[in-house]
Formats: sequence, C-alpha cells, structure tokens
Amino acid sequence: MPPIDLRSDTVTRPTPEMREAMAKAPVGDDVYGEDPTVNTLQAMAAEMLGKEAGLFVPSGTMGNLASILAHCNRGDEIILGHLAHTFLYEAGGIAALGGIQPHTIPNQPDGTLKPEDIRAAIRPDDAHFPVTRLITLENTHNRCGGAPLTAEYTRAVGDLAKEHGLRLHLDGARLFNAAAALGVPPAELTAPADSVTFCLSKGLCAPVGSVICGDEAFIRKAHRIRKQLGGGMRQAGILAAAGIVALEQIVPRLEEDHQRARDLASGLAALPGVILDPGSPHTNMVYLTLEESIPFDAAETARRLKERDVLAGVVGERRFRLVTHYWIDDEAVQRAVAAFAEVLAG
Ligand code: TLP
Repeated sequence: MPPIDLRSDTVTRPTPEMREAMAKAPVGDDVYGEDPTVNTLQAMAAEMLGKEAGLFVPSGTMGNLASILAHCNRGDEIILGHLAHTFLYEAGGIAALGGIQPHTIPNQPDGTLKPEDIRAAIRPDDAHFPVTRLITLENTHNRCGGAPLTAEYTRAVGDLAKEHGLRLHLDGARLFNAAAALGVPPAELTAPADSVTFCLSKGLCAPVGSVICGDEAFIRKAHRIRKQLGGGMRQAGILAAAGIVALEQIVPRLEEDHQRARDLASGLAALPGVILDPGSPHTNMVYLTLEESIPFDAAETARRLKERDVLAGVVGERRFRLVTHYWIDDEAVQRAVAAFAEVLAG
C-alpha cells in the first residue's frame, strides 16, 4: 500500500479516468497551435475563469513567471506579500530572468495585503525610483494557512490597481479550492485580475501543467514568453487531456478534501502537544505547531511518522503543513491521526 502522503497536493497521481483520456487524446504540434486537446483545455479554462483566452504551461512557476514577464519591463517593480510563493519558492525567477524587483509588504494571517500597505508601496513618478507596474495576490494563500481571498477583497485590490494604473496578477494555484470554500463561481474571484495562473497538478490531480488566463493580447505576449522560456511543448495534448478531466471531474469534488482536512484537524487538535493555527483549516491545508512539551522537533516527528507510513510536510522547527487531496480518504485521515497519537505519546 502506498504511504499516506500529506506533504502536499502536488503528490497526487492521475486518476484512472485521466490515464484513459491521456491514452486516447487527439494530439498535434502545439507550437503550431495545432493540438486540439490543448486548444480545448485552454478554451475551457478561459471560460471557467471568465477570461478571453488561456495558455497551457508546464508548471505554476512558469505560469507566474511568464505572466509577470508579460506585464513588466526590466527594472520594474512588483508589489507582493512577503510570504508569496512567487517571492519565496520560485528561485528568484522574476529577478534572474526578468530584471524585475520584488517589493514585499506584510501578508496578513488571512493571506491579504492591507490596502494602505499597497498604497504606501506604490512609487511616485520620480526618476530615482523603479516603476511600480503590478500587484500580485495569491488565492488560496499557501503560507497563510491555505486561506481563500474573497471576491470583495480581490475587487478592492483590483480597484486600487486601476486607480494607480497598475495591473493585477493572481497566483491562483489553488483557485478552485478557494471557489469551493467560499461557495462562489471561480470567475468571480478572477474578474478583477488582468491575469491568473491556476494549477492542474495540485489538488486537481493532473500529472503536469498549469493554465494562464487573460485577455487575447496578454495571452499572445505570454505565448511568446513561454517559447523564450523553453516551455513550448509539442504533442502536449497527452497532458492537457488529464487537465480536461481535472476540470470536469475533480473541481466539483474539492469540498470533500476540505471536509477531510477539518476531520484531520479535529483529530489532531485533540492530541496533547498539538496546537492548530487559529482558523485552520480554511481549505485543504492543516497547519500545526508542536508544543515545547513534545520532546522532539518536527523533523524527528516526521521521521517517526514515516516509519508508520505517514508522510508529513515539515515547514518549521516545530511546524507541519498537512495537505488533503484526492488520494486521502477517510481511512487515511484516521490512520494519520492514529500515527500522530502514537508518535507524540513517545
Ligand atoms: N507549491 C508547492 C511548493 O512549491 C511549496 C507546494 O507543495 O505547495 N503558487 C503556489 C501558491 C504554490 O503553492 C505553488 C507550488 C506554485 C505556485 C508553483 O507550482 P509548480 O510547483 O507547478 O511550479
């Protein structure tokens, strides 16, 4: 039996339906725009997010990078949270490849950026300063407990961006989790953004890929940048086919993962020595800290859990992130809680 892997939703393997669709997918050369399955996926994604066009890219990292490069010139500045994935975990790509300067402001615990902090970070028109070009938000916010950003909040930031002639990019790696948790159509969460990236290969279970959505002119620009980055793929319909199944079959069931995250959290909260983050879980991520009364740290705890076939994500000296997904069923939740109980009892 495979281990109970709670390290991330990126570990999800494709479903049998995806494998079948991949095997049967009609394909063509996507660099020529001739892969019918990629074209279908892009059109579906754009429609679901209320945008004119979509672009299939190999990863969320490339989706954010290509989007930000399409919005900005070298020497421009973007405003983003100090806990943004793009700032922390994308290998400095925007600086290395785009000469773009990140201007970080504090993320609030709910993943938002305070409008007054955004305003204060916008540079005046003065030759001393870089040009502020873009604001980026992340929904759900990974390092802020998987919290979803509401449509009202996103709209307020979109209005602020417009007021200052800035553009808004949304890292919506887990956008469909946000929509499920808030009970709103995904297009409501993306309407204020000029561009959005979402991932097919996290909670949506597809093996590879993300989609960028935006207006036609923006997607044309991002398409050229994808080529520059080496992300022009040929018979990519094999991969896009899994993405179509993801949108049709996995999106509607994400609330199940959120319910299991709540079950996991309540099971763990009952154990001595476990402190859940306030409000955790918001979606499919449980964040917790081990009290000082536990005589070993998160790394040692994870090692002991692994011996019991449970893989947990260590995100700090005494901190864990546990992520539920398609391959975590009710029994896996119970077994994970039991393994934690055994390990923490020493
Ligand atoms: N996140 C991964 C790790 O890189 C941390 C994870 O396990 O959660 N945006 C957000 C909000 C993400 O969480 C991630 C991946 C990405 C972008 C990048 O996606 P990929 O891995 O496809 O490049």
